[in-house]
Amino acid sequence: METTLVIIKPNVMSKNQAGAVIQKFQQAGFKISGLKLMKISSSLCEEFYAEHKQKPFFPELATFMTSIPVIVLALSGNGGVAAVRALMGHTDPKKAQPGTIRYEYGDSVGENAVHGSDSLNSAQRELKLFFSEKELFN
Ligand code: 3AN
Repeated sequence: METTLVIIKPNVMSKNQAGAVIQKFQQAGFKISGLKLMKISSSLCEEFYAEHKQKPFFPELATFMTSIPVIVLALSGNGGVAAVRALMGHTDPKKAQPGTIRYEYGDSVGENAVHGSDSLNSAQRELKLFFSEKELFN
């Protein structure tokens, strides 16, 4: 059983599609271990996306991710990290397979509907950034 961090990005929030996206994860068998609505601060965004801070797209990504409140989820399931990534689909929604969340709800590479941790190490680091131990239930 693995727990991974998922963020429902602002483009999904503004289109009122968060429920549909969460339902996709639940239908695939993931359990919600943590959930909160929050507006990500610039400092948290920088820490979260530390590996992308020097990339040319970072300013645009940070502006987008901090623009409105988002839903942050801790999702648990067998093979959680890889299984969530598979359900999300390719980073670029245009390259994502039909049936994946980014194919259905993504608008562009930046506004690609959801974030999901890319490894178990990343998941553990990211879960700590967004949830205290008391806020996670298994
Ligand atoms: P993934 O989220 O699929 O792991 P990464 O780690 O390559 O993808 O990128 C992290 C985030 O940075 C992506 N979710 C995406 O929103 C954003 N991003 C990546 N490449 C670009 C790009 N060329 N232009 C704008 N945003 C990008």
